[in-house]
Amino acid sequence: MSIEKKFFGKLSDGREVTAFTMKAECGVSVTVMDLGATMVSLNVPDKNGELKDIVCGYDSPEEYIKNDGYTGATVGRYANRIDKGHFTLDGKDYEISKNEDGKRTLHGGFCGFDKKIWRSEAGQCGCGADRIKFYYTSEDGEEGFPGNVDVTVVYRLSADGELAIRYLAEADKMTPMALTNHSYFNLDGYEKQDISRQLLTINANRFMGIDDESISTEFFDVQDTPFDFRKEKQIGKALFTNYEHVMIPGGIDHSFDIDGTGGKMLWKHDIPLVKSVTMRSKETGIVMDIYTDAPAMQVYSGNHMGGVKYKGGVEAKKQGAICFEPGYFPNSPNRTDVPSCIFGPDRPYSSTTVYKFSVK
Ligand code: G6D
Repeated sequence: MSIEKKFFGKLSDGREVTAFTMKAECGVSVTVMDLGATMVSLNVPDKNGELKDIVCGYDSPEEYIKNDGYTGATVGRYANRIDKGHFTLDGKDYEISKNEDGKRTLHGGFCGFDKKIWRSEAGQCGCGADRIKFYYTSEDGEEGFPGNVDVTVVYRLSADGELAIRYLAEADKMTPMALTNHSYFNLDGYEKQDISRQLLTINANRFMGIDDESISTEFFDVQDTPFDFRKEKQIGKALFTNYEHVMIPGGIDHSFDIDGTGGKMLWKHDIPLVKSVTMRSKETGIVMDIYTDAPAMQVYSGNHMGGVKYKGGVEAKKQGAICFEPGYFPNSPNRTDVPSCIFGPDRPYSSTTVYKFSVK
């Protein structure tokens, strides 16, 4: 195991950005940076033992600020949308940033966690795995959210190539919270910019519909629909249909109800996780299993990708990669039919997502 720390670049406002690369004996390596506690690259051996970088990213930190898309970033204070930028908590009304079309809050507001430079600390876990800890304090009133929140995000890479991301947060007032990672995956290698032939399994019996303003509506069963990924199938089988739920956002951009039907694991002996998603590339043989304790998985098929150049000058293409954002359902602060996203002094935030890689 090894951790390399390096200067990644400077933002236009002069802030310096640092990157850390963790390498496992099995070949898996991950580079993360303190801007947005962001995953910049994730190299995984393919069936021939050749490393493939399976996440999109940029060559400079400024491109992460300039380009929307939350590429690889830790998203918060509340990942996903909050309708009308409003919620009521303990009888008090809160108006939060309406950063999407001036109508609703998306991914934490105008300047969410993805655009902050986090404090960082590299080191090893007791069990010998490498880990990078990122810390950020979100102040009371930031983007309109109540309470001071101390956030810790830990990226942990074990010798056998298992990548874990742990999200921990303590708030001094009740506040909505939902933290996630917004990486764009392509198991053929990010430079291929086409996911349609890659195979996907989503262990969910239902998903939440959205209206034409991306606001959540109601739950729908996946049975007999293109969103039934309970058995592995090509992503394109859902994308290239005139299914009404595909037509609205122009692809997949929906939150699936992770119900444990895909199997469970006890991570580090005491953290129960469920297998939520499996993605597989026939070309590279790379298989990625995602386990999480989050109740919802936002699946976004990169419908708005394009017009930018990724690492090494790779042109971004529409639906060139796919995001799996474990977290809470859209508009949860205003819904009573979904798990509560309200945390505070009596309910600290804790969530774990584990990415396991293999070849087939
Ligand atoms: C679009 O609707 C999608 C979001 O789900 C995604 O996170 C964002 O693009 C990057 O707004």
